[in-house]
Amino acid sequence: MALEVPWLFLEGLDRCGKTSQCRRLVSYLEGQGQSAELWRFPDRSTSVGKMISSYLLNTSQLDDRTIHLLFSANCWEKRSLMETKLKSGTTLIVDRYYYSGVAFSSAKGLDFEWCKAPEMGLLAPDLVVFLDISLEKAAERGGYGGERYEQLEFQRKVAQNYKVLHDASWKVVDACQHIEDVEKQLREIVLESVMSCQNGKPLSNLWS
Ligand code: 2DT
Repeated sequence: MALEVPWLFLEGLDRCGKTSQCRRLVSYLEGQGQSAELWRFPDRSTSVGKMISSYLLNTSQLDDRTIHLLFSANCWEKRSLMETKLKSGTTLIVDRYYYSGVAFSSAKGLDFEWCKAPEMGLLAPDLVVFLDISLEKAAERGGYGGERYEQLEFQRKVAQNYKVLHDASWKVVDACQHIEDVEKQLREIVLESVMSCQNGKPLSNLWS
């Protein structure tokens, strides 16, 4: 049976500090002598990713379901590399994954179950960490950039969707804390996950 090292992804609203914390976690794990890589979705380097990027930058228009399926395809095109990395012992710290797909697409009115369907069979992570920040706090951290979803009202709907998607398996970290305190908590969570996977863990698929 294929065994894997632990892997996790971080979710949250824009400005919650996800990207910096992912970087810090990878450096920390590497410092501990572990093989670790930072991944992010959307991965804008692929041809599908370039279509997504142009949509997010408002230089192209796409139907809501079409862009949702492209986000999903972007995860699918990385699936086998993800599996190879995990089987070779590299821990992946992923900045956004399928929950973003559901939370953002359903903020446009798409049905949750419809949004989840194309993700069936993607690799399931060991851990989902949600960096929790209020819209107000996020806004204090600086204005949103110019991308399509970076608008207060839209982010409000996304925040509500994350609340609906949230389940007991998620680890929630208060992202309003000082950056070093958030980092400390994340390290503890990851170490706990490393310990629980010490003898390896079978890979599993989403929604099964
Ligand atoms: P970044 O700012 O993190 O690059 O994200 N998104 C992301 C979706 O709508 N669906 C998805 O499946 C994923 C992974 C969230 C760019 C935006 O893309 C959104 C913010």
